[in-house]
Amino acid sequence: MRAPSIVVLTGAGISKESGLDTFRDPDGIWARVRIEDVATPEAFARDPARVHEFYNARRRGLLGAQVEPNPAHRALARLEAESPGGVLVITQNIDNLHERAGSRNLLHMHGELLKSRCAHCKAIAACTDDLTVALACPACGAAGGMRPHVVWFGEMPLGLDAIEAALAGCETFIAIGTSGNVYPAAGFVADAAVAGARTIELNLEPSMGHSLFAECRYGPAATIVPAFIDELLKGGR
Ligand code: BJW
Repeated sequence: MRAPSIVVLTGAGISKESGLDTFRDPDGIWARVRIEDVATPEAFARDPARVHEFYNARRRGLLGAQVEPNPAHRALARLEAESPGGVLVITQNIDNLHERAGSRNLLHMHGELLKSRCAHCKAIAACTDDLTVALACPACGAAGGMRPHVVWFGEMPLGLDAIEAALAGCETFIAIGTSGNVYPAAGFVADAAVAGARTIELNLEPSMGHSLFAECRYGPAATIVPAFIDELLKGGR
């Protein structure tokens, strides 16, 4: 299969103006809860009810009527629809705002909040209700192994082979709304640059890895992403 000419990496910043919190901003999720309590396999083994509570609350928030894709999500869907060379959106986000905006060639490298996974049989299922420790797996019937289909620290991100191939073959790499703190995603810009891609950072402020990008534009995603995509589609630089 031919590699997409444009690879886009998105992070929590793209969904901020849709009403979802980022992680590392002063008002972000990690200012309220500790990573070690909710986002590691060890936390889940120690206190699964606490981890379920954290993700159940976020799932209910995502499903709330006020959370909608914003102009940045929609601009990326338009980019995919109008780019003959192909576009792959790799998102670190577990929300479903890219797909709701119309992106189809999409990879959720840190999983999806609206899916569950059984630790026993590994079956992945749609999930819009709260998960509990007592819940039985709809596929194998075993109780006690249901977890959110998300990637915690120390776990392997999803789709890394496909991501590696896409980065090696792309002509343009765009990172949007990610702080560049979490690997392997933070290293994608270097991989794309080695492959000869044009690299662009679109973020509210310079990320940890901003100096690795050839071009940077700063401002709220809902404003700067549509403007940049317009330019890209018109063939401007
Ligand atoms: C706006 C905006 C607006 C605001 N408009 N912008 C030591 C060195 C190097 C690596 C490691 C190390 N020790 C351990 C590691 C590996 C570890 C890691 O990276 N740790 C670091 C903390 C150092 N990584 C892992 O464990 C990963 N797995 C792994 O490495 O497997 C082994 C492997 C080996 C070999 C090859 C490949 C892999 C797994 C990482 C799992 C991350 N999980 C989380 C939580 C789960 C999902 C969830 O609950 O939602 O994923 S953590 C959290 O961070 C979440 C995010 O996806 C991820 C990234 O955050 P993101 O999106 O960048 O958000 P923020 O908040 O950090 O930034 C938001 C940005 O938006 C900011 O810049 C704002 O300015 C901006 N912004 N408003 C535009 N309106």
